Amino acid sequence: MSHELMRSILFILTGIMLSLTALATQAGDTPDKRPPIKILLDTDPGGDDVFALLWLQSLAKQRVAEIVAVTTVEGNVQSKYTFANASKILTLGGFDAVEVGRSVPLKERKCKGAPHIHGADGMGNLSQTLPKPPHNFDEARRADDIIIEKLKTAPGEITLVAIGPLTNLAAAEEKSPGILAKAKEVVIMGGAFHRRGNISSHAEFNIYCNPEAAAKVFASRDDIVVMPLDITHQILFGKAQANAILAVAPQSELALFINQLSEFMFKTAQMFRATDGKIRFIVHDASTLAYLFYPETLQFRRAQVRVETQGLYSTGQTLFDDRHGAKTGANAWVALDVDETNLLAILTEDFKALVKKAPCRYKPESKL
Ligand SMILES: [Ca+2]
Repeated sequence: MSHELMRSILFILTGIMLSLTALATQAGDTPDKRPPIKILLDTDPGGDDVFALLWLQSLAKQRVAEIVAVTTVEGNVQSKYTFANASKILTLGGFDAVEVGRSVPLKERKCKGAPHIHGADGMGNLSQTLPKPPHNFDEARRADDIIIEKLKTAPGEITLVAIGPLTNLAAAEEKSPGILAKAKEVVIMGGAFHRRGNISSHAEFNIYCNPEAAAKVFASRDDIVVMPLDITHQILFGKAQANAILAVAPQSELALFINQLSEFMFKTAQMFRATDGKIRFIVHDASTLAYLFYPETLQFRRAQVRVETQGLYSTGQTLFDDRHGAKTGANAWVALDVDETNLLAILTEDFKALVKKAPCRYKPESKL
């Protein structure tokens, strides 16, 4: 074989190998090709719950999240309202086919809810402006039954995101011991560690409303991911963000709703001195999704979290040992620092993407 011929063959073979390598890279498991994160959201809407639910829908439309189900819990408002609100918000974003579960009934009502913050209906008294909910409360399955069924069907695959009192999760664990360990992860918004509470001096609302349930959830596994007030109080949604979202789709029913709900929440935040005088709204619950999809915005502490269930003045307080000594029995990762500037910018961009894609049912004569 001549030298020239050898060179030609080698050249052709090299070309074929490079092409094959390029094809393999395209078909391979690059980050963009990974399957969406399957999420079961447990929620008590709630203004900031609405923001989490909308953000989740944007992520699902971007095919990075899959909404397995939404279970509702009594919390900010009573269970019929949290159910109807979740149903309406899913419909608004075009996800009315998602199953909505109803709250496990409370054995005794431990807190009065937060209609003073979120409005009597839990959504800034705007729920009557939204489409009739397609899901029926009386016919809906109980939240604990849905959680048990979904986690048993796909063990290790579903991430439980809980952004209300932990009543439903604890009820599922009680009914089917070990079930919460079958979740891929359990991510909760709750607690306050290095800062004051928001329902009492020491307690955060979600934990305070059912501290026994919270204690049960923290005992269920050793890797609960916690988004406490320490970081959520830095995530302040303001007029600039609301206006930027409205600007991309001024005729969108969803964009108008986000704008109007934000206005309501700005007022109650001011009234209850929650935002240090800033005209903003704390989007606590959205932080759970930041952890799952934009983890670079958060920093965590490994800790053993305990919940005060017996306190005379401190019921619902969450604690961990901050002293420098050897520790055993860690059960959680607690977020203690957040890049709020980037997180808010990301959330705003994802909301813009959602309002561009959401069904537009806005009728000016009936809404203004
Ligand atoms: Ca909530």
